[in-house]
Amino acid sequence: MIEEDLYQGYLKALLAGRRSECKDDVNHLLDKGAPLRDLYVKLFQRSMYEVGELWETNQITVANEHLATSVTESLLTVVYQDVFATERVGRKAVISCAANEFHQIGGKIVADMLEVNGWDAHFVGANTPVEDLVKHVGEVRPDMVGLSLSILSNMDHLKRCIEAVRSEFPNMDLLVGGQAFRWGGIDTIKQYSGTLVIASLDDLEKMIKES
Ligand code: B12
Repeated sequence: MIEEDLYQGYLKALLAGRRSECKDDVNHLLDKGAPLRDLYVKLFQRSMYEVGELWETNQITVANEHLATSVTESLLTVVYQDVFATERVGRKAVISCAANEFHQIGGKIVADMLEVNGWDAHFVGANTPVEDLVKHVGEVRPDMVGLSLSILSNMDHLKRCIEAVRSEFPNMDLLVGGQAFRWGGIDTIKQYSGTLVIASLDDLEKMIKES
């Protein structure tokens, strides 16, 4: 549970680039025993979605948005120490953004969430070229590949990633997620067998616990 007052104070500090104040809020929540999932969704995700709305409605500049993004990325490393507290379960994942997809915080969080659940997760970042992704999957031989999509117009890039991974590794479990699916695309993905659209971190955790 993250109190509304703390969230609003955090958002103000984030928009103003007061990184140490944001870090204090994060440390306060960690000290209180807040679950990492809450930090990821109710603090980082919620505030970045709000940053997006402020940017879209011209209430903040691109510079303000970039600042908030960079502070958020640095805070992911603050919670990092808690990410590896779990015993390893001997399962591996490769997580990547689709080609031409520059939104990387969601994918990074997914990789960290898998680590929280004992998986070893390779996050290979934004805009990864398809052939390099396939090569990396061949080197790591993961149990699962996760692909992140934020912009629906990047769907063709995502489809090419899925097809390339699938053609080299026909039995690979594929997960896709990201906010692009708020605007559509789920039916497009359904045509790929063994490929699941996962809507939230809760669903991701449920799925890996059952697998
Ligand atoms: C920061 C940001 C950027 C940064 C990203 C930098 C970086 N280092 O990541 C930069 C400046 C690059 C950028 C660029 C653009 N952006 Co932008 N951006 C954002 C912003 C403000 C925050 C993104 C973010 O970090 N969200 C927080 C994370 C935690 O949330 P998330 O990605 O949804 O991830 C969660 C879930 O979706 C899920 N998940 C994500 N991936 C996966 C994968 C799997 C396998 C699973 C299971 C789950 C999962 O788990 C995560 C944790 O819960 C959003 C606003 C928003 N609503 O998010 C706009 C937003 C995404 N951007 C938008 C736009 C339009 C653009 C540009 C086209 C702008 C432009 N004209 O240039 C470009 C496109 C660049 C590109 N080709 O990718 C729009 C998209 C609208 C749409 N309908 O598609 C948004 C929504 C802004 C808005 N209108 O409010 N952007």
